Amino acid sequence: MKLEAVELRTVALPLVRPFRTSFGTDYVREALLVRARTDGGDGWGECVASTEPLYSSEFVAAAWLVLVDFLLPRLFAAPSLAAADVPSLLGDVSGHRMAKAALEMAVLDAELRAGGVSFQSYLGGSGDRVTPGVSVGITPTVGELLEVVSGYLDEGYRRVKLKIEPGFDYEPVSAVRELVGDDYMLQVDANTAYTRADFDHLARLDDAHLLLLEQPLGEEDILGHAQLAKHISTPVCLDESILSAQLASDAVELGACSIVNIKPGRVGGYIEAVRVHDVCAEAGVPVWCGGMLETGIGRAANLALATLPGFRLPGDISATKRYFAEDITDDFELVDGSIGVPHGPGLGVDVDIARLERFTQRRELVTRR
Ligand code: OSB
Ligand code: MG
Repeated sequence: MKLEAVELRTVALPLVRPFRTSFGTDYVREALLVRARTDGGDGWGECVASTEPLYSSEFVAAAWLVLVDFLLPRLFAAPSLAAADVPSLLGDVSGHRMAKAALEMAVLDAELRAGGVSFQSYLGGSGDRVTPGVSVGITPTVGELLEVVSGYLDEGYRRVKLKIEPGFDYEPVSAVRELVGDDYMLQVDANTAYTRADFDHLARLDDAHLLLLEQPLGEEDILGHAQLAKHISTPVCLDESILSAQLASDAVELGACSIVNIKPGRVGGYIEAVRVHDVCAEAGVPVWCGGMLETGIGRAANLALATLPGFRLPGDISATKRYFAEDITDDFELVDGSIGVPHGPGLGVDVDIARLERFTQRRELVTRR
Protein backbone atom coordinates (compact mmCIF):
# COMPACT_ATOMS: atom_id res chain seq x y z
CA MET A 1 0.00 0.00 0.00
CA LYS A 2 1.15 3.51 -0.72
CA LEU A 3 0.15 6.49 1.42
CA GLU A 4 -0.62 9.35 -0.94
CA ALA A 5 -2.01 12.00 1.38
CA VAL A 6 -3.41 12.50 4.83
CA GLU A 7 -6.26 14.81 5.70
CA LEU A 8 -6.43 16.17 9.24
CA ARG A 9 -9.55 17.75 10.69
CA THR A 10 -10.88 18.86 13.99
CA VAL A 11 -14.59 18.56 14.58
CA ALA A 12 -16.47 20.07 17.51
CA LEU A 13 -19.37 17.93 18.71
CA PRO A 14 -21.49 19.43 21.51
CA LEU A 15 -22.01 17.00 24.42
CA VAL A 16 -25.60 16.29 25.48
CA ARG A 17 -24.64 17.26 29.04
CA PRO A 18 -21.46 18.70 30.55
CA PHE A 19 -18.99 15.99 31.57
CA ARG A 20 -17.19 16.88 34.80
CA THR A 21 -14.23 14.93 36.12
CA SER A 22 -11.74 15.68 38.88
CA PHE A 23 -9.59 17.51 36.29
CA GLY A 24 -12.16 19.65 34.48
CA THR A 25 -15.48 20.00 32.70
CA ASP A 26 -16.09 19.34 29.00
CA TYR A 27 -19.04 20.87 27.14
CA VAL A 28 -17.92 20.01 23.62
CA ARG A 29 -15.83 17.16 22.26
CA GLU A 30 -13.14 18.57 19.99
CA ALA A 31 -11.95 15.50 18.09
CA LEU A 32 -8.95 15.30 15.78
CA LEU A 33 -9.71 13.04 12.83
CA VAL A 34 -7.21 11.56 10.42
CA ARG A 35 -8.11 10.37 6.92
CA ALA A 36 -5.41 8.29 5.21
CA ARG A 37 -5.65 8.43 1.42
CA THR A 38 -3.89 5.44 -0.13
CA ASP A 39 -3.67 3.84 -3.56
CA GLY A 40 -6.07 1.20 -2.18
CA GLY A 41 -8.66 3.65 -0.80
CA ASP A 42 -9.27 5.72 2.31
CA GLY A 43 -9.11 4.93 6.01
CA TRP A 44 -10.23 6.83 9.12
CA GLY A 45 -8.53 7.36 12.43
CA GLU A 46 -9.42 9.32 15.56
CA CYS A 47 -7.00 10.92 17.98
CA VAL A 48 -8.31 10.76 21.54
CA ALA A 49 -6.30 13.73 22.81
CA SER A 50 -8.41 16.45 24.42
CA THR A 51 -8.32 20.18 23.81
CA GLU A 52 -6.30 20.77 26.98
CA PRO A 53 -3.47 18.69 28.49
CA LEU A 54 -5.32 17.73 31.69
CA TYR A 55 -6.02 13.99 31.47
CA SER A 56 -2.73 13.46 29.63
CA SER A 57 0.18 15.61 28.48
CA GLU A 58 -1.12 15.26 24.92
CA PHE A 59 -3.61 17.75 23.47
CA VAL A 60 -5.22 18.36 20.09
CA ALA A 61 -3.02 21.20 18.83
CA ALA A 62 0.17 19.38 19.81
CA ALA A 63 -1.01 16.14 18.19
CA TRP A 64 -1.78 18.03 14.97
CA LEU A 65 1.69 19.55 14.94
CA VAL A 66 3.54 16.31 15.69
CA LEU A 67 1.53 14.53 12.99
CA VAL A 68 2.36 17.10 10.32
CA ASP A 69 5.99 17.77 11.24
CA PHE A 70 7.21 14.38 12.46
CA LEU A 71 4.87 11.42 12.00
CA LEU A 72 3.46 11.86 8.50
CA PRO A 73 6.91 12.40 6.89
CA ARG A 74 8.03 9.04 8.31
CA LEU A 75 5.13 7.21 6.67
CA PHE A 76 5.42 9.12 3.39
CA ALA A 77 9.08 8.09 3.26
CA ALA A 78 8.21 4.39 3.36
CA PRO A 79 8.28 2.93 -0.18
CA SER A 80 5.38 0.66 0.71
CA LEU A 81 3.31 0.69 3.82
CA ALA A 82 1.60 -1.97 5.93
CA ALA A 83 -0.32 -1.07 9.09
CA ALA A 84 1.69 -3.59 11.12
CA ASP A 85 4.85 -1.61 10.33
CA VAL A 86 3.51 1.74 11.54
CA PRO A 87 4.64 1.35 15.19
CA SER A 88 8.24 0.71 14.15
CA LEU A 89 8.23 3.44 11.47
CA LEU A 90 7.15 5.94 14.15
CA GLY A 91 9.16 4.32 16.92
CA ASP A 92 12.04 6.80 17.06
CA VAL A 93 9.65 9.63 17.93
CA SER A 94 9.34 9.71 21.70
CA GLY A 95 5.89 9.74 23.30
CA HIS A 96 2.90 11.26 21.44
CA ARG A 97 1.09 7.96 21.65
CA MET A 98 -2.37 9.38 20.95
CA ALA A 99 -1.15 11.03 17.74
CA LYS A 100 0.60 7.84 16.65
CA ALA A 101 -2.46 5.76 17.48
CA ALA A 102 -4.69 7.91 15.27
CA LEU A 103 -2.38 7.55 12.31
CA GLU A 104 -1.96 3.80 12.79
CA MET A 105 -5.74 3.47 13.00
CA ALA A 106 -6.29 5.35 9.72
CA VAL A 107 -3.71 3.24 7.88
CA LEU A 108 -5.13 0.06 9.37
CA ASP A 109 -8.68 1.02 8.38
CA ALA A 110 -7.55 1.69 4.80
CA GLU A 111 -5.72 -1.64 4.65
CA LEU A 112 -8.60 -3.63 6.12
CA ARG A 113 -11.24 -1.95 3.95
CA ALA A 114 -9.16 -2.76 0.87
CA GLY A 115 -8.75 -6.36 2.00
CA GLY A 116 -12.37 -6.85 3.08
CA VAL A 117 -11.37 -7.67 6.67
CA SER A 118 -13.12 -6.25 9.76
CA PHE A 119 -11.31 -4.59 12.66
CA GLN A 120 -12.76 -7.27 14.88
CA SER A 121 -11.24 -10.17 13.00
CA TYR A 122 -7.91 -8.37 12.55
CA LEU A 123 -7.69 -7.75 16.31
CA GLY A 124 -8.71 -11.31 17.15
CA GLY A 125 -12.15 -10.68 18.62
CA SER A 126 -15.41 -12.53 18.12
CA GLY A 127 -19.12 -12.15 18.79
CA ASP A 128 -21.87 -9.82 17.73
CA ARG A 129 -22.58 -7.71 20.78
CA VAL A 130 -20.81 -5.99 23.66
CA THR A 131 -22.29 -5.14 27.07
CA PRO A 132 -21.06 -1.64 27.91
CA GLY A 133 -21.16 0.54 30.95
CA VAL A 134 -21.69 4.26 31.29
CA SER A 135 -19.33 6.82 32.83
CA VAL A 136 -21.18 9.43 34.90
CA GLY A 137 -19.66 12.84 35.57
CA ILE A 138 -19.54 14.72 38.87
CA THR A 139 -22.80 16.61 39.48
CA PRO A 140 -23.52 19.71 41.58
CA THR A 141 -25.62 17.67 44.04
CA VAL A 142 -26.15 14.04 45.02
CA GLY A 143 -29.82 14.41 44.07
CA GLU A 144 -28.87 15.27 40.50
CA LEU A 145 -26.48 12.33 40.40
CA LEU A 146 -29.27 9.96 41.42
CA GLU A 147 -31.47 11.39 38.69
CA VAL A 148 -28.81 10.96 36.03
CA VAL A 149 -28.00 7.41 37.15
CA SER A 150 -31.71 6.49 37.22
CA GLY A 151 -32.00 7.65 33.64
CA TYR A 152 -29.16 5.35 32.58
CA LEU A 153 -30.68 2.43 34.50
CA ASP A 154 -33.93 3.01 32.63
CA GLU A 155 -32.02 2.94 29.34
CA GLY A 156 -30.67 -0.48 30.27
CA TYR A 157 -27.05 0.08 31.30
CA ARG A 158 -25.77 -2.82 33.36
CA ARG A 159 -22.74 -1.06 34.80
CA VAL A 160 -22.20 2.47 36.07
CA LYS A 161 -18.92 4.26 36.71
CA LEU A 162 -19.03 7.34 38.91
CA LYS A 163 -16.41 10.05 38.67
CA ILE A 164 -15.18 10.98 42.14
CA GLU A 165 -12.88 13.55 43.74
CA PRO A 166 -12.15 14.68 47.31
CA GLY A 167 -15.45 16.09 48.62
CA PHE A 168 -17.50 14.02 46.13
CA ASP A 169 -16.86 10.41 46.99
CA TYR A 170 -18.18 8.49 49.98
CA GLU A 171 -21.57 10.18 50.17
CA PRO A 172 -22.58 10.11 46.48
CA VAL A 173 -21.15 6.61 46.03
CA SER A 174 -23.13 5.29 49.01
CA ALA A 175 -26.30 6.96 47.74
CA VAL A 176 -25.89 5.41 44.30
CA ARG A 177 -25.16 1.99 45.81
CA GLU A 178 -28.42 2.26 47.68
CA LEU A 179 -30.25 3.23 44.49
CA VAL A 180 -28.85 0.46 42.27
CA GLY A 181 -28.90 -2.37 44.80
CA ASP A 182 -26.18 -4.72 46.04
CA ASP A 183 -25.75 -6.83 42.91
CA TYR A 184 -25.38 -4.03 40.37
CA MET A 185 -21.95 -3.44 38.78
CA LEU A 186 -20.74 -0.13 40.22
CA GLN A 187 -17.25 1.32 39.99
CA VAL A 188 -15.53 4.69 40.48
CA ASP A 189 -12.84 6.72 38.74
CA ALA A 190 -10.76 9.39 40.53
CA ASN A 191 -8.55 10.48 37.62
CA THR A 192 -5.51 10.93 39.94
CA ALA A 193 -7.32 13.22 42.41
CA TYR A 194 -5.99 11.60 45.65
CA THR A 195 -2.61 11.30 47.34
CA ARG A 196 -0.79 8.82 49.57
CA ALA A 197 -2.22 10.73 52.54
CA ASP A 198 -5.76 9.58 51.59
CA PHE A 199 -5.50 5.81 52.10
CA ASP A 200 -7.76 5.68 55.17
CA HIS A 201 -10.28 7.90 53.47
CA LEU A 202 -10.31 5.71 50.34
CA ALA A 203 -10.72 2.61 52.52
CA ARG A 204 -14.18 3.90 53.47
CA LEU A 205 -15.26 3.14 49.88
CA ASP A 206 -14.81 -0.57 50.69
CA ASP A 207 -18.32 -0.40 52.23
CA ALA A 208 -19.79 0.19 48.79
CA HIS A 209 -18.50 -3.15 47.41
CA LEU A 210 -17.29 -1.58 44.21
CA LEU A 211 -16.12 -3.53 41.18
CA LEU A 212 -12.99 -1.37 41.16
CA LEU A 213 -11.39 1.97 42.03
CA GLU A 214 -9.80 3.51 38.94
CA GLN A 215 -6.61 5.60 39.09
CA PRO A 216 -6.85 7.17 42.55
CA LEU A 217 -3.24 8.43 42.57
CA GLY A 218 -0.91 10.18 40.14
CA GLU A 219 0.07 8.79 36.77
CA GLU A 220 3.62 8.07 37.91
CA ASP A 221 2.77 6.76 41.36
CA ILE A 222 3.07 3.03 40.80
CA LEU A 223 4.47 2.41 44.28
CA GLY A 224 1.65 4.40 45.90
CA HIS A 225 -0.96 2.31 44.07
CA ALA A 226 0.77 -0.88 45.23
CA GLN A 227 0.67 0.37 48.85
CA LEU A 228 -2.96 1.42 48.53
CA ALA A 229 -3.95 -1.94 47.02
CA LYS A 230 -2.73 -3.62 50.23
CA HIS A 231 -4.67 -1.14 52.37
CA ILE A 232 -8.14 -1.49 50.84
CA SER A 233 -10.34 -4.38 49.72
CA THR A 234 -11.68 -2.61 46.61
CA PRO A 235 -9.66 -3.78 43.57
CA VAL A 236 -7.39 -1.06 42.16
CA CYS A 237 -7.53 -0.48 38.39
CA LEU A 238 -5.08 1.72 36.49
CA ASP A 239 -5.88 4.00 33.55
CA GLU A 240 -3.53 7.03 33.24
CA SER A 241 -0.46 5.02 34.41
CA ILE A 242 -0.73 2.34 31.73
CA LEU A 243 1.10 3.70 28.68
CA SER A 244 2.30 0.40 27.20
CA ALA A 245 2.17 -3.39 27.53
CA GLN A 246 5.49 -3.22 29.39
CA LEU A 247 4.08 -0.81 31.98
CA ALA A 248 0.92 -2.92 32.31
CA SER A 249 2.88 -6.05 33.01
CA ASP A 250 5.20 -4.22 35.45
CA ALA A 251 2.28 -2.60 37.31
CA VAL A 252 0.57 -5.96 37.68
CA GLU A 253 3.75 -7.68 38.87
CA LEU A 254 4.41 -4.91 41.39
CA GLY A 255 0.87 -5.27 42.79
CA ALA A 256 -0.18 -1.75 41.76
CA CYS A 257 -3.39 -2.99 40.12
CA SER A 258 -5.43 -6.14 39.66
CA ILE A 259 -7.52 -4.81 36.75
CA VAL A 260 -6.41 -2.76 33.73
CA ASN A 261 -8.31 -0.14 31.72
CA ILE A 262 -7.15 -0.31 28.09
CA LYS A 263 -7.45 2.82 25.96
CA PRO A 264 -5.85 2.25 22.57
CA GLY A 265 -4.96 5.93 22.17
CA ARG A 266 -3.19 6.09 25.52
CA VAL A 267 -0.94 3.12 24.68
CA GLY A 268 -0.12 4.19 21.10
CA GLY A 269 -2.64 2.26 19.05
CA TYR A 270 -4.77 -0.84 18.60
CA ILE A 271 -1.75 -3.06 17.94
CA GLU A 272 -0.22 -2.16 21.32
CA ALA A 273 -3.68 -2.38 22.93
CA VAL A 274 -3.86 -6.03 21.89
CA ARG A 275 -0.42 -6.56 23.46
CA VAL A 276 -1.67 -5.01 26.71
CA HIS A 277 -4.63 -7.39 26.55
CA ASP A 278 -2.30 -10.32 25.96
CA VAL A 279 0.10 -9.61 28.85
CA CYS A 280 -2.87 -9.12 31.18
CA ALA A 281 -4.51 -12.33 30.01
CA GLU A 282 -1.22 -14.12 30.60
CA ALA A 283 -1.16 -12.74 34.16
CA GLY A 284 -4.84 -13.59 34.75
CA VAL A 285 -5.75 -9.89 35.04
CA PRO A 286 -9.14 -8.81 33.64
CA VAL A 287 -9.19 -5.81 31.31
CA TRP A 288 -11.90 -3.48 30.05
CA CYS A 289 -12.01 -0.91 27.29
CA GLY A 290 -11.83 2.70 28.44
CA GLY A 291 -13.39 5.59 26.55
CA MET A 292 -12.38 9.11 25.62
CA LEU A 293 -15.76 10.48 24.47
CA GLU A 294 -15.01 9.14 21.00
CA THR A 295 -16.98 9.86 17.86
CA GLY A 296 -18.46 6.91 15.99
CA ILE A 297 -15.07 6.27 14.39
CA GLY A 298 -13.28 5.51 17.65
CA ARG A 299 -16.38 3.87 19.11
CA ALA A 300 -16.52 1.35 16.22
CA ALA A 301 -12.91 0.32 16.81
CA ASN A 302 -13.35 0.11 20.59
CA LEU A 303 -16.38 -2.14 20.17
CA ALA A 304 -14.28 -4.47 18.02
CA LEU A 305 -11.44 -4.48 20.59
CA ALA A 306 -13.82 -5.16 23.47
CA THR A 307 -14.76 -8.52 21.91
CA LEU A 308 -11.34 -10.02 22.70
CA PRO A 309 -11.62 -12.70 25.42
CA GLY A 310 -9.74 -10.84 28.17
CA PHE A 311 -12.26 -7.98 28.17
CA ARG A 312 -14.17 -9.49 31.05
CA LEU A 313 -15.64 -6.27 32.43
CA PRO A 314 -17.98 -3.78 30.70
CA GLY A 315 -16.20 -0.91 28.97
CA ASP A 316 -16.87 2.83 28.71
CA ILE A 317 -18.37 2.35 25.24
CA SER A 318 -21.81 3.79 25.68
CA ALA A 319 -24.46 4.43 23.05
CA THR A 320 -24.01 7.50 20.85
CA LYS A 321 -26.86 9.37 22.48
CA ARG A 322 -25.12 9.31 25.88
CA TYR A 323 -22.58 11.69 24.30
CA PHE A 324 -23.91 13.50 21.25
CA ALA A 325 -27.21 14.59 19.76
CA GLU A 326 -25.53 14.21 16.37
CA ASP A 327 -22.44 12.21 15.49
CA ILE A 328 -20.48 11.94 12.23
CA THR A 329 -21.41 8.26 11.75
CA ASP A 330 -24.66 6.38 12.20
CA ASP A 331 -25.58 6.04 15.85
CA PHE A 332 -24.70 3.08 18.04
CA GLU A 333 -27.73 2.11 20.08
CA LEU A 334 -28.15 0.27 23.36
CA VAL A 335 -30.64 -2.58 22.90
CA ASP A 336 -31.36 -4.89 25.84
CA GLY A 337 -28.22 -3.62 27.53
CA SER A 338 -25.84 -4.29 24.65
CA ILE A 339 -24.46 -2.64 21.51
CA GLY A 340 -23.87 -4.34 18.15
CA VAL A 341 -20.30 -4.71 16.89
CA PRO A 342 -19.71 -3.59 13.27
CA HIS A 343 -18.67 -6.45 10.99
CA GLY A 344 -18.07 -4.69 7.68
CA PRO A 345 -14.59 -4.16 6.21
CA GLY A 346 -12.30 -1.98 8.31
CA LEU A 347 -14.14 -0.04 10.99
CA GLY A 348 -17.41 -1.07 9.39
CA VAL A 349 -18.92 2.41 9.73
CA ASP A 350 -19.23 5.21 7.19
CA VAL A 351 -18.57 8.84 7.87
CA ASP A 352 -21.44 11.15 6.91
CA ILE A 353 -19.51 13.71 4.90
CA ALA A 354 -22.18 16.40 5.08
CA ARG A 355 -22.24 16.22 8.88
CA LEU A 356 -18.47 16.00 8.98
CA GLU A 357 -18.21 19.23 6.99
CA ARG A 358 -20.76 20.91 9.20
CA PHE A 359 -18.82 20.10 12.39
CA THR A 360 -15.35 20.74 10.96
CA GLN A 361 -13.37 23.58 12.51
CA ARG A 362 -9.94 23.13 11.01
CA ARG A 363 -8.76 21.12 8.01
CA GLU A 364 -5.43 20.46 6.32
CA LEU A 365 -4.45 18.13 3.52
CA VAL A 366 -0.86 16.94 3.69
CA THR A 367 0.39 15.28 0.52
CA ARG A 368 3.40 13.11 -0.18
CA ARG A 369 6.12 15.18 -1.83
O1 OSB B 1 -10.67 8.60 32.83
O2 OSB B 1 -11.85 7.23 31.79
C1 OSB B 1 -11.46 8.37 31.93
C2 OSB B 1 -13.27 10.67 29.48
C3 OSB B 1 -12.26 11.54 29.13
C4 OSB B 1 -11.03 11.39 29.74
C5 OSB B 1 -10.81 10.38 30.67
C6 OSB B 1 -11.82 9.50 31.01
C7 OSB B 1 -13.08 9.67 30.42
C8 OSB B 1 -14.24 8.86 30.75
C9 OSB B 1 -15.36 8.80 29.72
O3 OSB B 1 -14.42 8.32 31.82
C10 OSB B 1 -15.50 7.49 29.12
C11 OSB B 1 -16.41 7.49 27.92
O4 OSB B 1 -15.94 7.77 26.80
O5 OSB B 1 -17.57 7.13 28.10
MG1 MG C 1 -10.25 6.77 33.81
